[in-house]
Parts: sequence; C-alpha cells; structure tokens
Amino acid sequence: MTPPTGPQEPRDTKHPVVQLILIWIVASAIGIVLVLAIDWFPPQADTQAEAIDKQWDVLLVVSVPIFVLVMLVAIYSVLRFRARPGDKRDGAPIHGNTRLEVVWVTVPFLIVSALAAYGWIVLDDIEAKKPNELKVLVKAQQFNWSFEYPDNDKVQSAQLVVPKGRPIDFDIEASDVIHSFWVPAFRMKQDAVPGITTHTRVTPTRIGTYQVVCAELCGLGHSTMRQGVRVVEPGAFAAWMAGKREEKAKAAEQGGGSQ
Ligand SMILES: [Cu+2]
Repeated sequence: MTPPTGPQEPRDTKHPVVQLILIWIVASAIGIVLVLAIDWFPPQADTQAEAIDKQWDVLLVVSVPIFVLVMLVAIYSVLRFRARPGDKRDGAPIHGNTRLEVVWVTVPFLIVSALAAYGWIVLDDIEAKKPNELKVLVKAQQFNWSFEYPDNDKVQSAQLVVPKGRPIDFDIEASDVIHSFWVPAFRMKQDAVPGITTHTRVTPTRIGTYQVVCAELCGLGHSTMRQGVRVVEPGAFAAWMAGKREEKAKAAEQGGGSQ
C-alpha cells in the first residue's frame, strides 16, 4: 500500500443531485428533439413502414435518456473522482451496494421486456394474413430477381409491379445460394433460402418506383443485385397484368406449346 501523501481530510460526499437531474432532463429533451428531427429512412411506401418507423421513434425516445444518464454519470465520475495532483491515496474500499444493484437490474429488465413485447405485437400485426391478398412469387438467383404471379396465369416479370392498397403475400425462393429480399421503402426484409420457401407481406400505400435490394452477400455480383418495384394504381396494375397475360399467350402460340 502506498503511504498516504496527499491531504488527509475526507472527501466531500455530497453530490449535486438536483443539478445532475436537471442536466439529465434538459440534455435528454434536446437529444430526443434532435434524433426525432433526423430523417432516418427512405419514404414510407407501405403500412408496415408506418408501424416500423413509429417503433423506431419509440426506441429512440426510450434510448436517449438512458444514453444521456450513462454518459452523465460517467463524465461526472471522471471529473469528480479523478486523482488530484499529488494525491497518491487508494480509492475508498467499496463492496457493492445491494439497493443500487437491484435497481439497475430490475429497471433495465422491465424496459427491455416492455420493448420486446411491443416489438412482438408490431411484428405479429405487420406479418398477419390479410383479406384479398395478391400472391407474388419472388425468385432470387445470382445475380437478379424475377417475379411470378401464380394467380395470374403464372405471369413472369423482371420488374416487380404491385397495386397500391392491396395486401401482397410474397413467397420467396432461391435457386443457388442464400439471398435476401429487401425493399427499403417497404421496410420488410426476408432471406431467400435454397430449398425452402420463406414469406413476407406488405400493403403498398404510395405510388412510385422503389428499389429491390439483395441484403445477403451472395457472390461477386451481390452489389448489382438490384431491381425496381413499381407501386401503381389498381387500374394501371390490371392493365399491366392484362398486357403481360396477352404477351404470354402470344408467346405460347408462337412457341406452339403452353409454356
Ligand atoms: Cu443476392
């Protein structure tokens, strides 16, 4: 043990608790305003995006005060308890604080459990089967996507076209390696795994063209595995589908077969 060489009077044990709580509240409020002002995501193009973005905001609002609290205690401790020049004493022998430990286990447990329950409810809701779904088969291969409409003469398309307002039920398949079907504007992402069919659902709400992205490293061309998804009015979708069916019928006629 180093013999004490510094001042011998006990350190002041009072902490500016009220000031720290005020700083915590003000800094948290500023932090929450800042993180909510950030435009984190691409446009919301389906009902799922609205639910997911709302959940993201809730996570931010819960996380910011915790982050600020941890940083505040850390910064305060570094400033307050640092060794002053010439002070060679050991720190006080602390053997824990049962009340504090119970609090810091229980409170995070409750917060995380509540957030997990909320996440479960949101996921259950956005993945639920809906009436009048349009089935679309998503086929992934190195390095492109193709789409088939099983209830519409198995029409094939290189571009995904979906009607606004109608729930879409995607079956997802891969023919070589694992890919991941992701439309950032829809927020939903699902692995495409050889040998099994995976599923995801969206209900498009916004007319426009968005990107289909492969979100699983699948080989040299992975970064180029991008295609478009077009959300159109139901009437335009019906017209597009009629054109595709006609195209397909003509091709079958010329080919002399049914496929
Ligand atoms: Cu891929």
